[in-house]
Amino acid sequence: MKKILAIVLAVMLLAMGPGVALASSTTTVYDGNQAGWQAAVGSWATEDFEDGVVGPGLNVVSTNGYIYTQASGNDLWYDQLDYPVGPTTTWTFANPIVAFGGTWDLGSTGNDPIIGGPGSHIQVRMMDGSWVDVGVINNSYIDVFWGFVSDTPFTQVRLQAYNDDGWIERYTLDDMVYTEIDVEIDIKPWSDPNSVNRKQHGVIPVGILGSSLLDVTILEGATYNFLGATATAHDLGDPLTFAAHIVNPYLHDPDGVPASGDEFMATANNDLIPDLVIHFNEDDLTDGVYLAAHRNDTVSASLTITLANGVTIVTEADIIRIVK
Ligand SMILES: [Ca+2]
Ligand SMILES: [Ca+2]
Ligand SMILES: [Ca+2]
Ligand SMILES: [Ca+2]
Repeated sequence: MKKILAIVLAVMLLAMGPGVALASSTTTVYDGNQAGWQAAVGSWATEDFEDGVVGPGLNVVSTNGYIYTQASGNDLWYDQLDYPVGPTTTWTFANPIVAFGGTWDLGSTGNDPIIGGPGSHIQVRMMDGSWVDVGVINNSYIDVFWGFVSDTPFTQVRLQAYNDDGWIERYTLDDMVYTEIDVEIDIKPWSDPNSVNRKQHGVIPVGILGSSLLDVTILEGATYNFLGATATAHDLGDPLTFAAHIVNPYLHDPDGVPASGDEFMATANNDLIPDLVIHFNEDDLTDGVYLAAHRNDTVSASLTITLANGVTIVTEADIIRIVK
């Protein structure tokens, strides 16, 4: 029985292959629930359009949309989407985000600007390697919040007409909100300072700290670059190997850090949110500043994570201290 199971597993692994199809993002829509969205993300940036330009950190490509100034002096985004899908509006964020939303008027019949009553609804999509549907903003909404949160960071949101109810959708969007992902690392978890003795030609563990907005399991299939080295010591594209690098609360680091003692050590940063610890061969580091550092110098280093969906995250930095 054991043998049969092993064969089945082997066949499954072969079938999955190295380019195993990874789960796509999971999104949660907050339809008319601004308080829920805010509670989920904790903090956010707001584009109120009041300075008449989009950004900084934002870019929009739109067939018909532009910033409109109402008689009251309020500026907002004014746009028309058509069905069959022709005109689209694509928001691009300079830094990866995990949440997007805003206050939408699709349904009003006023003339400042002309909204035209309910039209085609709005299909909201996000770029997750390819464009995927997130949800639909109802055509009757007048100044209603609609937003979503994704478990996987993304950089682009696309708006397009949803169906032929009215064939077009004129709408406004104000107070667009979004939350950038902020990822912290801990070089040499459980050690401080993060001393590196280059003469040992050893391995440098780097902990990616999970958070309320980062479930580290979504990093499966990502690639990691640290001071010029790519994580090659372990094939993190292999789901079994990937899982072995997750540090769950109350378990040892699978590679034996800490080496002994603390049987019930919490995660890399001693909280209850799992972290991902990956390892780089010290000999693989090629960064010029790092290579030029002398004894007792410190070097600031961040990790560049390229997700399976193509989004690149540059983490916050941590400090290495060269001892030899
Ligand atoms: Ca405004
Ligand atoms: Ca409309
Ligand atoms: Ca450390
Ligand atoms: Ca943690």
